[in-house]
Amino acid sequence: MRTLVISDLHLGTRSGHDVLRRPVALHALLNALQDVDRLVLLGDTVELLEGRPKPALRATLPVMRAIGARLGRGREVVVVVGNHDHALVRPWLRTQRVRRRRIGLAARVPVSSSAGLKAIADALKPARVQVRYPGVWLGDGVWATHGHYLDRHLFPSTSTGLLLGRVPEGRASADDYERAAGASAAAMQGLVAATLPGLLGEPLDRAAGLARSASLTMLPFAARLFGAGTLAPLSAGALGFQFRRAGLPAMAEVAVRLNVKAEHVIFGHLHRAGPRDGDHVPDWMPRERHRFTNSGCWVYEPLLLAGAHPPHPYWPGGAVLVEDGRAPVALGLLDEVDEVVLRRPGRRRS
Ligand SMILES: [Mn+2]
Repeated sequence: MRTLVISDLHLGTRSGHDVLRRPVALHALLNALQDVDRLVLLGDTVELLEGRPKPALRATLPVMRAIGARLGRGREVVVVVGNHDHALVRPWLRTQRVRRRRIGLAARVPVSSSAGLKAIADALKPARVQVRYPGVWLGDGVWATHGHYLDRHLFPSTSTGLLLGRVPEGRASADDYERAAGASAAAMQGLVAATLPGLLGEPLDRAAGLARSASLTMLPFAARLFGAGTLAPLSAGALGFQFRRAGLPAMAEVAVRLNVKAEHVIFGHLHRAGPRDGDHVPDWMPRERHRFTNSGCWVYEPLLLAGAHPPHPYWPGGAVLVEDGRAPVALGLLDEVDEVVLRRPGRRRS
């Protein structure tokens, strides 16, 4: 069994930085599907946090159709939801809460539980589709989740204490993490965004413009990076340092709290693929109990990547290959693609 995991497509984002709408990126992904049995879309597939669900879905469905057509009947897509497309599972989560059912680590979500899920699943036909939340088991000892639960451990509680609920000390369940996100994860993200300019001040605004960015994709890092009081320029180097110091330990915290009984845990969410060449592998198992792999993203972020070349930790095209009996491997499916074709069309320098 060969499974390809990708995440953080952010299809339909207003910035136009979601690269799978570009034929060159889509073809690279479709080629990679040639010899896999199963594709996992590990969350933030569609950008629903910008308040324009219809155009976002319109941008998403053609990509889903191309994937479904390539996989064809007999191969499978597992849809796992993240924070930017959390709305897709919210009706189901509400029902579970009302019925006092615990969601566990890999609940099966009915495709018909929301119109958005149904539209995505229909577009993926004739491939078989299942929806799982908050994660999915991909074989013996391999669990994958989008990873937005780690935000609970990344945001400094002093700046967000009023906005974020707390996850109980010690063991926690997925239900605890969902409750800690507040009544609406989207509203929470909006509130955090609204507090950022004051929290981070002008350096972030000037250096990155992330506080103004509606996509919020880098927010957990930005908040941590600048909320800690050390104002560093937003660079891959600074983010890399934060990834090791805060990101990976937060991933480990989530996996331990949830008591994930797996040697390998795959996350997305942080947009940082790895471990790749040049990464210090022991950093990716901070507490030794779980080994982490991150699926990266399919977003070209010019603030980080302008003038950069692959291999680069934030280059779009990240994927994780999971094969029976082997450790998951992080890949870069767009490492051969030039920056010029990934940049937003219409902004090319003439
Ligand atoms: Mn995310």
